[in-house]
Amino acid sequence: MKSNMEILDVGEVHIERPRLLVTGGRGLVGTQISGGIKIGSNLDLRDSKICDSFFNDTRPINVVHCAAKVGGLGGNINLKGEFFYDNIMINTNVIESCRKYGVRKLVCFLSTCVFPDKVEYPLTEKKVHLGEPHNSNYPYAYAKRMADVQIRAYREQYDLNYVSVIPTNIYGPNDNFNLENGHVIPSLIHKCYLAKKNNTPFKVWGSGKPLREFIYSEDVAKLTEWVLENYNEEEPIILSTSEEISIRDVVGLIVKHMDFKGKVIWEEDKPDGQYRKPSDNSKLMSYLPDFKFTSLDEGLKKTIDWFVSNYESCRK
Ligand code: GFB
Repeated sequence: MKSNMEILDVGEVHIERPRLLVTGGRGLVGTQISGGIKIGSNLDLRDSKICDSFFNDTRPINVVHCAAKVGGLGGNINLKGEFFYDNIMINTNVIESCRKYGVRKLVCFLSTCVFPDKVEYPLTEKKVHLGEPHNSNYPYAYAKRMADVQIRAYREQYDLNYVSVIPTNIYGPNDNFNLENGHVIPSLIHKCYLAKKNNTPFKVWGSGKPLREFIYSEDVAKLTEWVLENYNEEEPIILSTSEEISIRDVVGLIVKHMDFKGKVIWEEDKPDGQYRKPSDNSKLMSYLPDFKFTSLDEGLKKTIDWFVSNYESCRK
C-alpha cells in the first residue's frame, strides 16, 4: 500500500507531509475513504486558531473535507442557527488553512439541498445559486453555497486546484441513527428496529409522497477518490444515481429487510420537507459512464445489517 507520507525537501530540511487528510474522517463518508489521516469532531474546526495550528503541524498535500454539522429534516428545522454558524465557520477555516499551508488539492462537500427550491428540474451544476433554497434548510444550504464561492475566489486569486462535489442524500454504515435529528434512512431504520423489538407501531413522518435520490456511502467514497485524482474544474460536480424514490417505497424496503410484521403509522402532522430535488448526473456519467452504483435495495440491506450488529456502539 502507498505510504501516506511524502518527503518534501526544503534545502537541507526534509519535511514529511501526509498525502491525504480527511476531515470528518470518522463519519458516514470519511470512514469509507481509503487511506489518509482521519480527524473527527474532537478537533473543533469552528475555531480558526485550532484549525490553523492543526494544519500548520500536519501540512497535508491533499484534503477531502467531509466535516460538517449535518442532520436530517428535523435537525435542520430545529437548529437553524447552529447549522449556519457551525458550517460557515468550519468551511471558511478549513479552506483558508488549506491555502495558507500549501494544500495542493482540496475536495469540499456540498449537498443537493443547496439548490434553489423553485427552479426548472432536473438540477444541474449551473443552477446552484439561482434562487432561495427550501425553507427547511436554507441556513445549511447558504453556508455550503459560500464554500463554493470561497473555492471559486481562491481558484481565481491564488490559482488553487480546489473543487467541490454535490452528492444527493447519502446513507450507509457509520451514519448517525438519531431518532430526531438523523437523516430519513438512518432514523427510520432505528425506528423500525425499536418497533419490532417493542412490538409497537412503526411511526413515519409525513405523507410518504416526497421523492428523494439516495447514494450509498461507499459509492460516494469511490467517486470522491476519483475526483481527488482527476477532476479539476471550477464548477462543482453532482454525485448522483439520478434515480428518485418515494419515502413510502423506502419505508417498504426497510420493512422488508427488517422483516417487520407490525403496523406502519404515517404521522401526517410531521413535516414532509421539500417535495423533491431531482438531479441530473450526466456530467458525472460523461466522465465515468461505466460506474456501477450500489442499488438502494442492496445498500439498505448492508446498512441494516451493520446497524443491528453495531447497535450498542453506533451514533444514535
Ligand atoms: O433525509 P431527510 O431527513 O432530509 O428526509 P431532506 C426527509 C424526508 O423523509 C421528508 C421523511 O420527506 C420526511 O417527511 N421522513 C419520514 C423522515 N420519516 C422520517 C423520520 O423519521 N426522520 C426524517 N429525518 N425524515 C436534508 C437536508 O433534507 O437532506 C440536509 O435538510 C441535507 O441539510 C440532507 O442536505 C441530505 O432530504 O428533506
